[in-house]
Amino acid sequence: MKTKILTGLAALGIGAMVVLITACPSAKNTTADAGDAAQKVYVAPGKQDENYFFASGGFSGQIGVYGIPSGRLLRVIPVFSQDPEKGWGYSEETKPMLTTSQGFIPWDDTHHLQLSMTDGIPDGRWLFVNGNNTPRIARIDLTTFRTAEVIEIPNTAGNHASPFITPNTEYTVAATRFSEPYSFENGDVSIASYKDNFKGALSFIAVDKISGNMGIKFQILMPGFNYDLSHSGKGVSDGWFFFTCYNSEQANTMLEVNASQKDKDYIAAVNWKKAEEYLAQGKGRKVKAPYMHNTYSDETHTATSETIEDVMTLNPAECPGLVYFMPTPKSPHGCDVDPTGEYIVGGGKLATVIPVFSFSKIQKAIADKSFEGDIAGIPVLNYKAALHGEVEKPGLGPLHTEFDANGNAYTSFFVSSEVVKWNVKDLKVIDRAPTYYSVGHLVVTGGDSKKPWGKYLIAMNKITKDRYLPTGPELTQSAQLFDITGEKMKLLLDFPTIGEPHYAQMCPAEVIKPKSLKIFKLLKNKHPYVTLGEKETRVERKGKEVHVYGTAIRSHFKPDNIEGVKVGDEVYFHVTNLEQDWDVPHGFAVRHNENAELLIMPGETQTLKWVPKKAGMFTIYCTDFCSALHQEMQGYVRVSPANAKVELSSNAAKDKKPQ
Ligand code: RUQ
Ligand code: CUA
Repeated sequence: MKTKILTGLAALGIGAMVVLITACPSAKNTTADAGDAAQKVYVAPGKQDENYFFASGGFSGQIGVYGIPSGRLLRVIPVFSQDPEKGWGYSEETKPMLTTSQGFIPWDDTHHLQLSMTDGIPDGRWLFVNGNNTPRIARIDLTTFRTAEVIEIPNTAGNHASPFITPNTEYTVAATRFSEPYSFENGDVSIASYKDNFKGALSFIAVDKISGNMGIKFQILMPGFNYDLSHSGKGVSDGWFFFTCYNSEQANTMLEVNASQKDKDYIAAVNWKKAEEYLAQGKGRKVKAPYMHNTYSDETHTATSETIEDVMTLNPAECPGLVYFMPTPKSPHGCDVDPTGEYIVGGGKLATVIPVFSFSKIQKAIADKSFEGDIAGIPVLNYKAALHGEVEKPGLGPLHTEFDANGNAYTSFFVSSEVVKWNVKDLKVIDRAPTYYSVGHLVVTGGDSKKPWGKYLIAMNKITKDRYLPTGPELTQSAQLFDITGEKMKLLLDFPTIGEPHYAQMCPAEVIKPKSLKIFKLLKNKHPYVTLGEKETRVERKGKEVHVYGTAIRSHFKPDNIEGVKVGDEVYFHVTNLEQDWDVPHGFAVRHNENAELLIMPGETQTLKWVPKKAGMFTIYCTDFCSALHQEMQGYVRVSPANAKVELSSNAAKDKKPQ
């Protein structure tokens, strides 16, 4: 317990010791008794979990997919990362996915996940995730559990309030955590000129209904605050989007102190339907801002990158009714909207209450012009006029809130290390459960949607200390599963997670499972280097380039003997997996290749580039145990000196055989 308190305080850098001790949760009564808990999370061998749980991998750049209630890890999806296991970011086909306006960037920091929605309910089609550091949003196709698209977000630094989406997936958003001088005005300025020159962009990225493809529709140019988190309106508030921000002090150094001066910062309420009207009226200004858009095709099995040159910008000062600020105590982080869309909750990291705003009161405050002033032409609503009420003495360091279907909210508290359940209408605290330790985000099944399924809550903890076997200086992060079917939350399970999860999404397996793809149809393979059958296999030389049109099927490669490759050649192995059976990938590796393997799915073609540095006999083999004779799935490539006279040949169907 002590460790936890110190950690929490150190992280916040403030002393709230007195309150803290009283708020320190007791572990008693909240853990379901062991037998009961074991039964609730036990998924018998051969049986499947009832829910998918998708958690961002934080600084691993990936996504972890788990089954709930068992907590079993099912898959790691590489997004902003290279994954040697799957060849992601190593194969020629996937490299463009990690290309940005500033080159190949195979890492990012993923924080938030959002499932696509229809009428405010997760529909299991796509999963969106943000890249913080080099601002990007990726879309995962949930038929393949692969990254299908990555869009870069210009004029943004620290893409944190992202990729939250509107109820019918009309838009996903990206808001800049750091304000910065806009590239198009006053680019090279001193940091000290922050207040004059730095601005924040809120980006609205339209999502195509059929393909899911993203395109930046517009950016709203906001004052130079730090935009932190967001959630879309829904139900009564559909058409609006809410963003928290901190550092309304506009400090540019020692934010820990300098951005904690004011009692209140803000939630920005954005009317995106109004934005569309203003765009239609020609109020947008086109601004030069080159950024990359990468898409992966399951037909060509190849990614392509295109550069887009500019972005549309709206200035709220010229667009009345587009944005309002709601004062929010203090340094708000989480920004969550209840299932009805009426209540908007701000999680003020340094606040002693949880403010809950009412959408109808916001509308009334706007109509009555209950303003406290304005910031850069954006009206600031009167706090009380927009407020539904405050949850009093909820705990310390409130961060994020999720909801169940019965009008309850669950808020995570980093400092007092607990989840607190409260009623959205009367704002009374109902229950509190300790977490081990220092919970960040939490998630309920469908808990930020219009119709939460409820039943389970998962707390994602930043620190685990003594909870698991030690593994050197770095310990695993952890998730804790609670049963929330009763009045009291019951802790069922601790399980480790990959990376450091921030947000997550959880939904019933049935929403996704029936759509899951089993194979790629070989006859639909439009890869430019596909080999549709062994009869087509061959090797071709084009100057220094050698192209191998190869195939893999249990349990051999064709060709598996290649000669006439020379030092300094660029060899491209285009390997097509001819299998048409579920779960029969083949791997492909070349000795001394400065790369990862390929892992090729049935019906797919993937390419490994290899530049041999020395003459010699090089071996190739399949890395995925695919059959009883998997170990026989191997071959040789002879590499001769650069000046050798050996002609290119192989035992492929269409080649002159090696002598
Ligand atoms: S954050 S722990 Cu990056 Cu969503 Cu709140
Ligand atoms: Cu193919 Cu092992």
